Amino acid sequence: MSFKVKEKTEVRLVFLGAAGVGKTAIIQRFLKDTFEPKHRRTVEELHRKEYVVGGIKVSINIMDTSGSYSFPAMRKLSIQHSDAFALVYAVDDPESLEAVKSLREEILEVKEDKYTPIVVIGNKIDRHGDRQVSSKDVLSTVELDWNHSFLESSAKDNINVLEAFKELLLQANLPSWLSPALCRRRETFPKESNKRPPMKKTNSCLTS
Ligand SMILES: Nc1nc2c(ncn2[C@@H]2O[C@H](COP(=O)(O)OP(=O)(O)O)[C@@H](O)[C@H]2O)c(=O)[nH]1
Ligand SMILES: [Mg+2]
Repeated sequence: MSFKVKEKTEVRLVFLGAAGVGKTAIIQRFLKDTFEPKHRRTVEELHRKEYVVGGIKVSINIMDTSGSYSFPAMRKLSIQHSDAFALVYAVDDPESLEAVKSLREEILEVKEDKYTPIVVIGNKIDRHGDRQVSSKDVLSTVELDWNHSFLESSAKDNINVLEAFKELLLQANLPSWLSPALCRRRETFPKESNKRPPMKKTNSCLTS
């Protein structure tokens, strides 16, 4: 009898955070590589993206939430049924960081302190002059005190959006093609280089 560990092929991610921090913008940048400067209120949207990697079909379900949280029961349900969480704040809005703190408490409560992959994302780093939250402080809280991952992004300038998804998927235990070694290999290519060699699907982290 062989004991083959079945790799997970479906994952559900949920994006939580105050309204206006850029949750929808990050998801749209990832899915469509677009950026919409106007804010349109999200109620709740589920996106699905599928990849075939090494003959295996992998599905990523991404839940985009409103941030206004007038439906706490709905939020609890989506927390219960998710594998990994992106908690988003904006670096120009200290209150949105407070929202991240209480959302994290809520997640841990719903998940009853079971291991829960959480990635904290400080978005809008392109707004240099308007920054009000220091990355050093958040880094130490998130990585040392909470033991979650932390990164800063700009959906507008496409900084760290792909990395945020990679981190979420890694933590949610998607198949080995997303292993850190493969991802790191991809990251070593200079960002703007035209000389980048064509990638084989099996070498890619998240190209569709
Ligand atoms: N400068 C800047 N603006 C952003 C960024 N991400 C989102 N926005 C803007 O912030 C507003 C709210 O974004 P949205 O994605 O709708 O926020 P959500 O409510 O969290 O989904 C919109 O006007 C976006 O264009 C970013 O990285 N940089
Ligand atoms: Mg939105």
